[in-house]
Amino acid sequence: MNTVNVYIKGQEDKELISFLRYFPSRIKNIGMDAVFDRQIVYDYKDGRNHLEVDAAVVRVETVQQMAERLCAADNILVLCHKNPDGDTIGCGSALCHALKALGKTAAVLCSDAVPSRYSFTAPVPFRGEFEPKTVVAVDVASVQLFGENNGVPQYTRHVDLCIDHHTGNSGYADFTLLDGNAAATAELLYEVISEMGVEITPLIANCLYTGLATDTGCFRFSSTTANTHLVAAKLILAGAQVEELNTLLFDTKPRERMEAERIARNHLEYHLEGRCALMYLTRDEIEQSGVDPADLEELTSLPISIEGVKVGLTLRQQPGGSYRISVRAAKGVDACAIARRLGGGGHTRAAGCELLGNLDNAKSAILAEVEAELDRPETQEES
Ligand SMILES: [Mn+2]
Repeated sequence: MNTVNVYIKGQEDKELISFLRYFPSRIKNIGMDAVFDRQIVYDYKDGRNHLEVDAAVVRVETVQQMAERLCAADNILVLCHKNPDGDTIGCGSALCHALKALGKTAAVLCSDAVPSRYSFTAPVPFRGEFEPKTVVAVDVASVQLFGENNGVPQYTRHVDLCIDHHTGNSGYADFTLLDGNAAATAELLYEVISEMGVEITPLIANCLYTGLATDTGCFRFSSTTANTHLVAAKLILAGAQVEELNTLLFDTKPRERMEAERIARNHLEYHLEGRCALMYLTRDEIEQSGVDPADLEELTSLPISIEGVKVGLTLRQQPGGSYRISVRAAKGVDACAIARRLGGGGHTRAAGCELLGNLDNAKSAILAEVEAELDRPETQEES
């Protein structure tokens, strides 16, 4: 594999530099100047691995460039990530409504069914009624996250545009608008839709508010910034129905979800001298409770809410038997570092990975990584 020189035009940007360190084996030098916006210009030492190197480095677009590309496109397919959450669905729906407002043909495709609580976002589902000319991904950090169902793979071989806020975005799209400081992709998409000259209707405002509110745990997570609140304020002015949305998104739970929580709480365990709390649900238990697996997402905040716990783990067995592990970390502990060592990823406070094998193997593998992270000298100082 050849290494590249990465030249960043723009002011020193810690977020971008921390993003680039995901590719240490590919990057030889990082150079800076202060001319334009965030943009990466790179040199090839050898054309042979051109494509591989090309795919490894994200070419970061500005909001304006992304808006121009969307305005110039038609027959647009918007792709969400698998196991869809409020951000990817809210963004998929909002972008689709905005494109349609400009008279374009657009629809949304997702590998998994849209959870019923998000049906008010009114996503226009793609059923093959047009031949997509432009494929846009929203809130999708890597190709693997597109999923395999619903005919998705035939459209993920070539993704034209990507709008995302995951710093670990693998750069699979031709053009990527990436802002790791955005608490949700919706925060970034608000700027794009405004730049496209589309009026933020109450429906679009509701969609974007859903993305903002769900990705920030109703504006409580550390990712929430002043800009997150500013965008939320503009969405409220545009007609977002905050009270109804918050009740629907945060204060309403199906009985099946309560039943699953009861079972998971019975499995609560403490490890590493109480610094790590763990809960799990087997496939049988998930099926027995009748819960929609999408409704289990928010269970992942329970173990970390216990006093003294630095890392909270939630293990959910998937239909194929593997365990999906959600890692939540207290201040000073890096959840993403834990998940990444097991092939996963995410954010500093919330990350995840998936492990094959039985429950005991999955537990011991993740606990070993949690212990390594908690015992890191830097972690001890910070926490
Ligand atoms: Mn998101």
